[in-house]
Amino acid sequence: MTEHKILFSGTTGAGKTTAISRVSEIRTLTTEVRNTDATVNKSTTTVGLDYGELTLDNGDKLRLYGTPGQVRFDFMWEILARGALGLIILIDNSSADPLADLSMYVKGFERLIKETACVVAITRTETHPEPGIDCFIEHLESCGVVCPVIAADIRDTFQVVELLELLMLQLEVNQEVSSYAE
Ligand SMILES: Nc1nc2c(ncn2[C@@H]2O[C@H](COP(=O)(O)OP(=O)(O)OP(=O)(O)O)[C@@H](O)[C@H]2O)c(=O)[nH]1
Ligand SMILES: [Mg+2]
Repeated sequence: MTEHKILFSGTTGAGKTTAISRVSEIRTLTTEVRNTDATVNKSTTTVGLDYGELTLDNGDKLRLYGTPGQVRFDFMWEILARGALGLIILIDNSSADPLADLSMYVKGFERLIKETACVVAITRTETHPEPGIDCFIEHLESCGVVCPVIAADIRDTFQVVELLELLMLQLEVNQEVSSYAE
């Protein structure tokens, strides 16, 4: 059996804790505390990490880690990124500047993105369709990053599984490209 560590990161309230709890087959480990940030409309926020597990159809086990979203905990990002096989960045499209939010995570996880694979998921697009997916793709390209960007409602388990499958596919493509280059 192969095990993979997958990291979920992204803005506060974008849905990292929710995404991991939706797909995990074990009771998730969470480090939620009461949210005191009035700009984020939810009762709790992650201060350490989230952890869950999911076994894929091929028997591979995914160990799912979620970072805290708040920038004051960004020291956790590097710790959690160690040994990760891929990254899913969740961006809340209702925030003041979602493109700037994306830049922050792309920069923060520069090495992980370069060495592994990344998928970007935009949440709350049903109420906040702008900026559109094309804007995010263009923005990533201007940062020198090419990776899939999709709109996702992570409250829907199926859509979280799709994100993970897309990430695994991305890893396979990268491996093939690097084996051609050898
Ligand atoms: N309407 C709507 N709600 C969403 C969507 N995606 C996520 N949510 C909600 O947004 C909230 C996200 O909360 P969390 O999962 O705690 O977010 P988080 O990213 O872990 O936040 P921090 O740990 O504070 O960084 C949940 O209440 C979700 O139900 C979406 O696409 N549409
Ligand atoms: Mg959280």
